[in-house]
Amino acid sequence: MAKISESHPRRDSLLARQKLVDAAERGLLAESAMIAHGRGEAYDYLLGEQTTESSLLAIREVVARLRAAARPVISVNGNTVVLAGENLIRVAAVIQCPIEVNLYYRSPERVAGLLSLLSKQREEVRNKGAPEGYTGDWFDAVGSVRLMGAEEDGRIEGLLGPRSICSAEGIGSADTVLIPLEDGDRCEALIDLGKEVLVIDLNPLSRTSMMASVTIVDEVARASEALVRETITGQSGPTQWDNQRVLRDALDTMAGALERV
Ligand code: PTJ
Repeated sequence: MAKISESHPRRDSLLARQKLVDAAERGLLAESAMIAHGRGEAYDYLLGEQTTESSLLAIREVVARLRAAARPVISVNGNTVVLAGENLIRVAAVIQCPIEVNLYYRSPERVAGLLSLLSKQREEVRNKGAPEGYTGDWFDAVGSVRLMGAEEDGRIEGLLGPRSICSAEGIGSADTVLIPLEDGDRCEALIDLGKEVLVIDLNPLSRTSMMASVTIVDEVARASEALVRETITGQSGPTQWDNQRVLRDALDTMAGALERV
């Protein structure tokens, strides 16, 4: 890998790309993962590569709903594990919910590879110690995060083929699912099943963003850092949420990009 200088103005973006390149070489990503990432980058550029006030409100709402849920699950795909796996494990440790590998382009090899990477990340997160402000037993909390997805004993009604496969004890029986970078069909199917669907997607116009119960229009790694902080410090409960408003706010921020240059 070429060395990226500390002062490079696009250092974070280049490091994220390199992580994806390395993961692709190890067979962990979908073939179209880079295309999806590139589309995300374009929206992020317009958003000013920042977590907006409006996204912070959505992050607060997502945490409130995960906390209030009876059976919350965090669903992850290839891009998400590589870019935000460690922080989502921290969120799962604080909320005490499982993480399920659930893929659009499903193959047994990718599921096994991503579960193995998550398992290493869980060990790292455990050893790095508790995030600031966490007061419980971190070692136990992280150790008890279940990594699911290999079971293949559940089905998401309304989807066909490998995309319908899930874990019966995970997404199959969840009432609330956090699904970063989801596809529109699966988001719709989960909503139709009566589940609360919480998403992270940089595209405020995607079908997923528009159909979700709560949409965080933000980059998955940045949003996951903020989610960790909010799970530790947040106190609020779920509100009457106007999701159209955050989508409009994101579009307004993007439309104002020229004024920020
Ligand atoms: O690992 P798999 O097999 O489940 O496949 C994962 C991808 C992402 C390849 C697959 O789900 C896919 O093709 O997704 P789409 O339909 O291209 O949608 C990806 C959405 O995520 C788009 O709306 C992008 O704008 C958005 N996106 C991409 N990168 C990021 C992102 N949103 C937040 N953070 C990102 N880093």
